[in-house]
Amino acid sequence: MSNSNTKTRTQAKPTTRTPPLYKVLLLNDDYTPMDFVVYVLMRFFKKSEAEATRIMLQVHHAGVGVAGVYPFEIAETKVNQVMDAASAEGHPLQCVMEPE
Ligand code: TYC
Repeated sequence: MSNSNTKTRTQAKPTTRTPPLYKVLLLNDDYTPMDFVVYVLMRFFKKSEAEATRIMLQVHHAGVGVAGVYPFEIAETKVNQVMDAASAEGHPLQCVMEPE
């Protein structure tokens, strides 16, 4: 035999894989009604009224806030749902996603 009878073994990959996560952010503006932002957080992000109000006020005061954290396609769907609902009502609300 011309080689030395050694075998290369590769360690099996860990079986638990976590997909990369994305933050879905709501941006403040001067015109979208507070009630509508609370509604969006309850409807599309499954927040309680109290938690939705807390997040809305955080955005109102800080300019931006996290509505939720999801894998890419789910985050993308949430952004589209918010943007579609906002434009259907004529509100300038902006929703974006970014890597966590
Ligand atoms: N700043 C808005 C107002 O005073 C309320 C608001 C909150 C708008 C959060 C957007 O993402 C937002 N009516």
